[in-house]
Amino acid sequence: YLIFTDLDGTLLDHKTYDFNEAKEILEYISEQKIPLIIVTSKTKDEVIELQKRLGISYPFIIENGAGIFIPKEKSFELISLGKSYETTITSFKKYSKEFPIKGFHEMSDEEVSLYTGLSKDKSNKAKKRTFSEPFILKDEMNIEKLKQLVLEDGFDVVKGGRFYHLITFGQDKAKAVIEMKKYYENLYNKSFKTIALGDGENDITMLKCVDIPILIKKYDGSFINCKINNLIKSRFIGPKGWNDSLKGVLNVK
Ligand code: 2M8
Ligand code: MG
Ligand code: MG
Repeated sequence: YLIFTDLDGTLLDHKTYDFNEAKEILEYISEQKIPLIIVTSKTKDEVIELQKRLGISYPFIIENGAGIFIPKEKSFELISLGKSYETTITSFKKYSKEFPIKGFHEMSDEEVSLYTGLSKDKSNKAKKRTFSEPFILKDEMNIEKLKQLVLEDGFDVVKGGRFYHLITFGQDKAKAVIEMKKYYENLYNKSFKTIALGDGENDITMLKCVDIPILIKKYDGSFINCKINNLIKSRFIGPKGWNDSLKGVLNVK
């Protein structure tokens, strides 16, 4: 197996960013040496810190599929699927003249911390972007119009748990997951069964492209709207649902 997982609201609790309730299966997959591949809206620095806390060092996918990092001896190999942060911000500034949006680059660490509940240090890591820009939209009515406008420059807007994200058009979690699967299959010269877990709209493409898709119940007890064949819906919210669903799929007693 290869396990692909979203973080916020999935492996990490929406509010506390904690993975305690998933410890049992985290331990199991570490014993079984099943690769756990993080696929997130978060940045490189945020994921590196989390991998340390989890005690793993697998390849990972950042900023909604914009970049794949593969650990090498002392550094990482980066496969870029998205436009650079500089390019993204240049366009963002143009859109902010017409739409009531505010991006991370205009927020202090304190402000990001207020919105997310992350510490100032962690908010700083969240602000160090390589590709995409999370932002707030003061009037949600405008979202379809904004999407049309950004498309002209080759961008797209996706929704995360708290923010919208300005990303490169065509870049998504699924593309990066498919690349990663190929990478593993070439490396080990065998085929892998894939599992993915996610709770958000930006996880749908990833859930669609794996063998075993698991939709995690959101922090408010609801599920996002999505129709996927053989979709498994978790019984519990966030990391507890993550643990429980994988326990079933991996047949852990
Ligand atoms: C942002 O991502 C989440 C993903 O669902 C969101 O949109 O709410 C990103 O800025 C990420 O870097 C950050 O760690 C996270 C914190 O809640 O928010
Ligand atoms: Mg999520
Ligand atoms: Mg996410």
